[in-house]
Amino acid sequence: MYELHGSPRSRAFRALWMMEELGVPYEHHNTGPRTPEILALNPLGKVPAMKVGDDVLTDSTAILTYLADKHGALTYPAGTIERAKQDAHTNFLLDEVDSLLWIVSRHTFGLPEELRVPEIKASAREEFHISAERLANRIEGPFLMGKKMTIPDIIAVHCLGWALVAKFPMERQDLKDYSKPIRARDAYKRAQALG
Ligand SMILES: N[C@@H](CCC(=O)N[C@@H](CS)C(=O)NCC(=O)O)C(=O)O
Repeated sequence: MYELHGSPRSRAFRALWMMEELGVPYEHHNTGPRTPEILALNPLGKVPAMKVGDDVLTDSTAILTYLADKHGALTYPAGTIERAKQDAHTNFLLDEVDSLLWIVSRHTFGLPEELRVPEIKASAREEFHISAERLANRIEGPFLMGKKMTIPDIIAVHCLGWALVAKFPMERQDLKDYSKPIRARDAYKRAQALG
């Protein structure tokens, strides 16, 4: 059985949601970042980490990709053109969306106070505005890649929820129209109920 470590209020949510989509059994441990428990699994001290037998997988996108490939769902097969396009969506989201949310979080509470640079946040928020426009333009609907839900939808909808909580600018109605029905999925709600 998979053993997922990390709070549903962190990027661990992506892996929990994925496992709910797949309907696979798993154990969830609300392990905090930088705790001795997580450091024993992931020397970076970051969540999520997932035990698979005697192995430990780290990084939410690596975990999503492993699960999708293993269970043959929410992904196009490796070596196909569709998979390359899917991976491009994933990398766009990590480079241009997740990273900006992370910068603002780090400079708000993640970093030790002496390392925080509050001025950086205005620029990251402005960049996010541009990224959100670009994301909206990429949605084929109802999912990013059209009719099939894939890994980048999990990352995108999680990031959009994070952005809402952190009060990032997001004027585009089509982003709300995209994420609302996805957040209404039973698997999403079951994962959310964990936290
Ligand atoms: N790219 C990694 C980022 C993991 C990450 O930074 N997780 C945060 C919580 S969402 C964390 O554990 N932060 C603690 C730290 O950076 O020390 C992933 O997607 O899993």
